[in-house]
Amino acid sequence: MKLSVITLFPEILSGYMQTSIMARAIAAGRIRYDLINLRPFGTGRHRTCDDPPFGGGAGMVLKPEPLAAALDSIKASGKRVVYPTPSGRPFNQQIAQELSREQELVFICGRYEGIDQRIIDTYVDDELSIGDYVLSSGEVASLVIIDAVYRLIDEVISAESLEEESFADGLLEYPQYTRPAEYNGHSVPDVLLSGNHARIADWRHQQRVARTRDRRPDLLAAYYQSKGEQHGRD
Ligand code: 6GU
Repeated sequence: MKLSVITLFPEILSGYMQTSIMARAIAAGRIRYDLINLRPFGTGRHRTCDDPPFGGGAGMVLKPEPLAAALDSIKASGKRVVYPTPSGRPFNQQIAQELSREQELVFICGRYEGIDQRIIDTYVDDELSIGDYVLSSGEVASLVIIDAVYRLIDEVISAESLEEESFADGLLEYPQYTRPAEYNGHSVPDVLLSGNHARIADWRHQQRVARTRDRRPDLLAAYYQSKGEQHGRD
């Protein structure tokens, strides 16, 4: 997959792209990326990229011409363009799965009060929100979406790791323990030391259901509904 990110602050993204699993995926040729600095596309001697909103109001809006020039420089028309914004539809694992099947994705990082609506109307395919809170930096939101998406690409992470995790089947994960078996007076649940794999699997499932009921009753309801539908088809 090729990832292109249009941003006034490429340095926010560059460290991430050179670290850990992402760096490995790039070295393996699974991911290519291009960080496009918006600043040189700005207008006038100062390469201005923002302006106050028509109609008044606080803050600044990213101007259309620099964004259009940056988008055109990477031939974004015809590519899937994602604009992370708190006004978007809620991003989730299903959307991450869908985006992971694309050959190429383009991200626009907003700042301030957002970007000119005509850029959204002309270029943007998906406006996505990462949650019900406000971030000052579209770069951080883009990174969240990129992280959720690229790890689903074949051979970036083992298929086994992906199967076991939260949201793969709609339940939260079970608690994990590692050595030592006794830590600060707290011991690991006996069942995990028993070697009885059927009992361990059963205990883990019970933990997942209990956690999901406690923390995300909305997810538990959806889980039982989809299970019921599956049995209904049998
Ligand atoms: Cl996608 N961007 C920003 N700036 N804030 C957010 C968001 C996105 N999603 C939730 N809050």
